[in-house]
Amino acid sequence: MDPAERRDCARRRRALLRLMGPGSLALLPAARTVFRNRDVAYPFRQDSDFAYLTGFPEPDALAVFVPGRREGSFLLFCRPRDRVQELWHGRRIGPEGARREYGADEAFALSELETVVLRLLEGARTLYYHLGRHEGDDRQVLGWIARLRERVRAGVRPPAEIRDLAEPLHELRLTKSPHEITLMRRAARLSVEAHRRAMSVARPGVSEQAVAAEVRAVFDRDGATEAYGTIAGGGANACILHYTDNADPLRAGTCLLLDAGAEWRGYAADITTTFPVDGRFTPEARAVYEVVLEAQRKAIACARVGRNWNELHETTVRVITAGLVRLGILRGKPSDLVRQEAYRPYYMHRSGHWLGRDVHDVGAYKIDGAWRELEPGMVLTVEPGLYFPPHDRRVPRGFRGLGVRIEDDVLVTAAGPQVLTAGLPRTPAEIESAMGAG
Ligand SMILES: [Mn+2]
Repeated sequence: MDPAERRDCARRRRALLRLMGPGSLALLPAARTVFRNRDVAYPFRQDSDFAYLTGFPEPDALAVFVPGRREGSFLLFCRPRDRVQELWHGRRIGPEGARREYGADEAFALSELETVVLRLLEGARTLYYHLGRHEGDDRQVLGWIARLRERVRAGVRPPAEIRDLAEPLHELRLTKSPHEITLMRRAARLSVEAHRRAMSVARPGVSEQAVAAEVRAVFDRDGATEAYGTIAGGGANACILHYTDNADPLRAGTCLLLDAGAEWRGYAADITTTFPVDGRFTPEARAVYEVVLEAQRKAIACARVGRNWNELHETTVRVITAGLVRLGILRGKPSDLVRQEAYRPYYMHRSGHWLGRDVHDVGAYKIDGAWRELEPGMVLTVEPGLYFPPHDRRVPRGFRGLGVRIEDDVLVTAAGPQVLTAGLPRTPAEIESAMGAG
């Protein structure tokens, strides 16, 4: 295990144990192997919470955290070493490796799970667990509680309450450490490179999937993966927000909307570029692009310590509504139109989301009903867009079928917003020159 990651995991466990408090216990299962067909599994990806706290990369494991336990607070259950299994399916870390390499205070083979966990649960008043995330895990955990209840007459006390592990844990995950930011910068840099590569191969006649394949090749070569399914939408496909068919050829006179990001060592980047396939914006595409770019830049400027999360969205809404009036698509006073949400048919999503291990990362957006204030170490995306469906008769013909989204990843620092995904051509002039037609 990477020493920096190991130190960070230990720090995160200490922080979680502090938040949990005495008399509590947390159960956190690893992700399971998911089968694609018969005995063929999907590529395994560790559960983000489990990876965050343990760094342990195998399926079929369970971590237990017990604040203040004399023999140690971090217990790990995992698959035992097995010569035959390892010959067929690959190396296993085993309990001894879990202690030595991953800092577990105690580690056991899975066969000991029930006995040890029942004993630990007996002494806990509060159980922290992700109830409702995975049915199989729920059944197992609730089964343990039921087993303890059967023994109440023997003086056994099951935990009195079950609390959502997400509450303490996802607050921790929202603020990134310097080590996490290093990993996110790497994911961002790789994603910038992939978008540059896409711009260099996209031209009329090339297919959406060929562009997506170039993006993946950049990630694969570096040992990264896609943080989510790449969206390569040419022409009107750009108006489908989660388009992943990527099956059409690119056509001259249209734009490609490319939403793609790398996952590096468990951390995601998330970038969207929109650029003309033949290297030249049409006047309509350019006009729409400039509105979205202004909205994005002004929203990024709001990503400052002490500002609230919703200010970014409100900023994009104001700029986009004024832009829609300028383009002749909406009529009226911009402030009225904002109040009436007249922009909604063309800008139907929010301005962004938290970013981290998960592309739509964890962490509350509101606290006690109020939008939360930004703090140093938070990472978020800023991604306004405008989409004009091909058959919308309220829209002047030249705009129909245009979809533009511009997305970057921003780190909030005491010194102001820092764009992690900087380095892409962003203005129409920069894009046209990068596409070789400028
Ligand atoms: Mn995004």
